[in-house]
Amino acid sequence: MKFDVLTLFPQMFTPLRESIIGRAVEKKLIEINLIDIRDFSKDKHKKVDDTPYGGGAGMVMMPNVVYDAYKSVETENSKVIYMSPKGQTLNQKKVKELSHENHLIILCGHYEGIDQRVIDKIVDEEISIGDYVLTGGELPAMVLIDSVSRYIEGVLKADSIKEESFSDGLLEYPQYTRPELFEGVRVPEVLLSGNHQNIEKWRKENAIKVTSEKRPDLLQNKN
Ligand code: 4FM
Repeated sequence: MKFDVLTLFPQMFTPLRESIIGRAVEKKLIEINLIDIRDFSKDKHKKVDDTPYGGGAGMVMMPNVVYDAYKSVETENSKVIYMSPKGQTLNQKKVKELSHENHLIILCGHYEGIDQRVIDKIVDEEISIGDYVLTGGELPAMVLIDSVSRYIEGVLKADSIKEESFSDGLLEYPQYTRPELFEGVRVPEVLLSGNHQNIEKWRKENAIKVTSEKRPDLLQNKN
């Protein structure tokens, strides 16, 4: 999977060098290419935004600069995603779908917005990470890259994704590790029993219990 990220703030993406995603990049299981939109400004002052027609506060990102940045990375099979609160809310089903793409181009806006003409011209899908307003699309782009990359072969340990599909759409059962006794509280006996059939049953029951207590809405529309 190749991610091309169009942004005015490529340095915001340094967290992706850490941990599981960082390792996936090193192993070339995924590629994350950061494109600084400002590099495509033809203005001598590297201007990328201007005041909105019709008046109002803030600045709007200019269409030609965004378009040229896009043109520098687009391919036959690329899909362009614009991170925006106007988009469809991201969920695990959408994450899984996107993991089957070969090349995602993620457009991050900043300031008050991007000129609507270039959005209409290049964007295939508008996606939101939730109903709240951020200062830009960079954090949402990182959320998308992280969640999609988990489905790429080799990024997680082999069992992790299989276990997840087993508990499809449910919340995780509780986990425990050493010590057996912590502040007077014991680890559930069945997990120490070595009886894997009973352990599976306990985990399934508890996944359902946790889900119905904390997020009953997830039991309604299971994907
Ligand atoms: C997006 C600010 C575009 C400025 C934003 C521009 C968001 C979200 C979000 C803020 N994106 N899910 N929620 N973006 O708030 O995806 Cl130009």
